[in-house]
Amino acid sequence: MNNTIQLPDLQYEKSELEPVISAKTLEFHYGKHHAGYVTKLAKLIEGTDLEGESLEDIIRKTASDKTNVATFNNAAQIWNHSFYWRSLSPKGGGKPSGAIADLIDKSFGSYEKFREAFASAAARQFGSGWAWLVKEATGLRILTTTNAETPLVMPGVTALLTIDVWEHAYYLDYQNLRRTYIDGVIDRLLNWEFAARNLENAR
Ligand code: MN3
Repeated sequence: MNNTIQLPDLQYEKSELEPVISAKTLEFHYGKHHAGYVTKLAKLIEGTDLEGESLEDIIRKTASDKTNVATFNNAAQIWNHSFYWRSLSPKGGGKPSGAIADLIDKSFGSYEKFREAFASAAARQFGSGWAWLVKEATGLRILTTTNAETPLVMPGVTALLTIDVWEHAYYLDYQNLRRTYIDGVIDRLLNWEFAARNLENAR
């Protein structure tokens, strides 16, 4: 029995991200997909030397291990989803303020330019994946990852915010209109307080 790998509590009710993300999407995305990764990972590591390790250590140890892709995928998806739920807030969205706003201006030219770059990167990501705002030594950068790939294992990179662009994140609410989902998340849900804490911890 592994006690370190758990489905984290949400910081809001499932209906509180409406109308951008419906309670029904949360029921499936959090309650079935995210929970499913937790159940699968527990089975995969049971009786192995990864049992009892922290989630972060399991991800780092399996990231370049081609014989353990399933463990990496499930572990990284747990981490990515936990990060995604915290990247959203019913009181979020719009233009940030403070140190992170200054860094956005410095790195992208303006909030408006950042907003368009983030939205179009998320929309262009081919197939399943994630769009990330990250901190690097030189400033902020937008990157996308495929499937379960995660900036957690990228040297010198600290994740600040993410948007899940797997179809299961938006299909119930928007069908093929990924960009509408992305625009809603950026303008109404992005949790800049979470991003600011991540930025503070990256220094
Ligand atoms: Mn997802």
